[in-house]
Amino acid sequence: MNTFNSYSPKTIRSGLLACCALAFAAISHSQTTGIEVKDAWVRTSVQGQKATGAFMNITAKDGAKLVGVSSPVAGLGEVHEMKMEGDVMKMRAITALDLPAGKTVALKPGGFHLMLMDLKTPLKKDSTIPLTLRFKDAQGKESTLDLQVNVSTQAPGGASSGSMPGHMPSGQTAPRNPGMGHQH
Ligand SMILES: [Cu+2]
Repeated sequence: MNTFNSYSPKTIRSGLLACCALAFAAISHSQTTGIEVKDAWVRTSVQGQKATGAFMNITAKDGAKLVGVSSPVAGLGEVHEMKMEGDVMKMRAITALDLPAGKTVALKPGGFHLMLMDLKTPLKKDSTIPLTLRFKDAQGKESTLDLQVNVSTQAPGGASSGSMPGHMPSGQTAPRNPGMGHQH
């Protein structure tokens, strides 16, 4: 009887401790993988516009892959790459963007970017939207990072030099690529 009584609370207590430790590990995982996001912004969109781009600088201290993006304002998010093929700018979805250890990878207009498609609402300048990035570490373990991203017409600080035209929201200059799956 006595043995049972003193045993039982102990079991519960150690059970709770283990539980808290697990919860803490889950919450802090993004930090412990050492992924830093800076200068994030998403381009404004107008009524009826279906897609826009999100841009940022990402540094993964220990290396990682960016494998996905989602936001409640978009039905679908993709990681995209843009590059010149001949004299035509082509854009396509990629399954993973490599983030070499300690190297800052720039997602910017004319290069890698995040594509938010099937927009549910126009994105107004100076508002913010939630954005969730999905990463995989070297062991293939997934983690997510939740961001609040400013909606803007240009990169923070106006530092848009070096960016290439051709990824404007209306995108008349973008190629008509049948494999793109969305309009630009
Ligand atoms: Cu795109």
